[in-house]
Amino acid sequence: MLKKHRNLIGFQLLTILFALIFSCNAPESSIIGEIADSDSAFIAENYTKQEHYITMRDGVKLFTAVYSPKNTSVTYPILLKRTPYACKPYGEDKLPNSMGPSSEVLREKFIFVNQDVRGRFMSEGKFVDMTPHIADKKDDSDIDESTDTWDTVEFLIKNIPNNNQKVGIYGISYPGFYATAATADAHPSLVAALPKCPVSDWYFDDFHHHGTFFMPHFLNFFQYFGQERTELTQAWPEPLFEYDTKDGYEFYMNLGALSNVNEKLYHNKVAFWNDIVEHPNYDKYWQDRSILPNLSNVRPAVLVAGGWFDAEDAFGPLATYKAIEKNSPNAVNTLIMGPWRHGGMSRGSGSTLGNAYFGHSPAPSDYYATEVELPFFNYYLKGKGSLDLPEALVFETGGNKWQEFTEWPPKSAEEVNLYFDEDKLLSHTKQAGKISYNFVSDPHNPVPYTQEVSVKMTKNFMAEDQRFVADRPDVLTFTTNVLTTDFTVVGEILASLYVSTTAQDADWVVKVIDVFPDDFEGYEHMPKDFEPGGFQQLIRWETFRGRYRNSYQFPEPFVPSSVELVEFPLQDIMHTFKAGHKIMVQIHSSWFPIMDRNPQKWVDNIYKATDDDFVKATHSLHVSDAYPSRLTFRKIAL
Ligand code: PG9
Repeated sequence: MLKKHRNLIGFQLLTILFALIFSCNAPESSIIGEIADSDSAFIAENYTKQEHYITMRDGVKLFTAVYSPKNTSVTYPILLKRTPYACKPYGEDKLPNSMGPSSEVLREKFIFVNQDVRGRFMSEGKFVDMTPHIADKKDDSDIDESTDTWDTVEFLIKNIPNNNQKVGIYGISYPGFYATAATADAHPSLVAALPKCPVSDWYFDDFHHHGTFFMPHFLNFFQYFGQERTELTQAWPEPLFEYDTKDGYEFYMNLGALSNVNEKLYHNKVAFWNDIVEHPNYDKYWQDRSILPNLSNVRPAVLVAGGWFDAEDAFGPLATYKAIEKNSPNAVNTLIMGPWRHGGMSRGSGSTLGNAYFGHSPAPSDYYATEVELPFFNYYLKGKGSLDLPEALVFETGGNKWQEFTEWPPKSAEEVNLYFDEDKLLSHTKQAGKISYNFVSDPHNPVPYTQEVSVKMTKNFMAEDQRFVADRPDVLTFTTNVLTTDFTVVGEILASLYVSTTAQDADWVVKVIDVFPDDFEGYEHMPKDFEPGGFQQLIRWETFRGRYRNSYQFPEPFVPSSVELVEFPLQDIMHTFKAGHKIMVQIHSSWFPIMDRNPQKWVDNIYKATDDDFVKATHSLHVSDAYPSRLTFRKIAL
């Protein structure tokens, strides 16, 4: 790997020179990853465009734009992206400013194909969110994203001039779901798939976290995306509402209960919102929309890419990779997890996220683009070059190094418990005495999730300094002593909380934080007014709605003041808490406005609760031999 770095640095220096000469105003991005200005010149010089309507087996026609290299002396593989987000610009005389998964892939030259999925923008048919996969198809009326992709590939390889009969599919986020869905019962010419930050199961991705609802993330986006199309269109709809403040905390406190959304914001114009309201539990509606159980007999080579700090779809890539490992053990299935926000492997350098720093020589996104993504497509689609990717290529935050594993998560990891102890210590020993940490949870004064002023879900909160809530009486903060050696953890973290409430329901938020030494002098990119000493960097968090502690499908109220176990996983990480640092855990029962509030009084469906249903309650975290509340980490030695 080191040898490649040397070549890469040389290439980087040349590229920086190129970028400085040709486009000094290169957008904030990795020098190598996105040279947007020169991409458009390259596209205009090297590609022609055709538009097609491809007929699916049930007669529905899908709009498909094809960009082919002008040089026809060689054949090219096809790189397909299927998207619900439009294939702009429309018109055979209009070319985009960028194309394909990266500048590097664009310059390598492929036939790029973008398709509006069924029911979106210029494609015919009815759009269904997260199209349920039909495992046993009876006839041509049984269609799903697997069949639409099969029919599309069949048309392309038979009708697009100069293709080499090999097809790859890729996409970020929702397009990442379509890439994953294509691998089930794939067309034989579909030989490579790259789901990046893919949606996999919307009861655990994006706007749902173990029964809690992530309001700003959903309500801001679906006011556009969720509106029913009345005819084929090239335009996004107008917004359904305006924000009367820039402060999300104020905006969502004024909104009140979720039962006010249609009256105040959506006016019944978003059918998917009405579905969400009717399906608060993990019922058949959501189970049918998970692609994960259908990833058996996967034939294409799959590279799954995800970001440790992906606020939208951190669950999707890990779940997709693990589902293929489990259901298609013979598949070529590789995982890469980097220190990226949502889509960050192809948007920006990946060197920083807010005040957090992950290194720059090479920047994580540059390394990914040149050493992972381009070689993957060249190898499987052109038979060009070598590919020596490990089973799992994982960025170790804290140590800021790429690590290779033959399996993910590594089975060799040792389980280590950190118990919530007296004096709010986190310790390896189980608590001897009997302690209850009590706090009043007030839905009219919820714990803020960020210091930023924003009505949307911010991009940097996943690595944000947590000192701003440390003094709140409704935030339980536990800390280890200063670490004397590095503590490297991999995979999921299991939270086991023995809790009670004076009411009948409670949410639990667990945050794992890396506390830097008081004499830490900071990273170069940190703002001058930021105090680096004692930086409390958020590493991983999770939110859990207590009613689902025994079942996501059948919620249960708490019996007031009776102690029950609430146990749930925090999504995978790979992080080293360096010697001299401390591990901190914060526990609380609200996180606003990123997460909707729990009335805490029992209501069958929180989406239908009224403002009067929201009551204060006293929640308790119990610690004793009988109630060994703890976090379980998976520790490895590097
Ligand atoms: N996963 C992202 C998203 C989907 C739906 C709502 C909000 C965000 C995305 O596709 O970008």
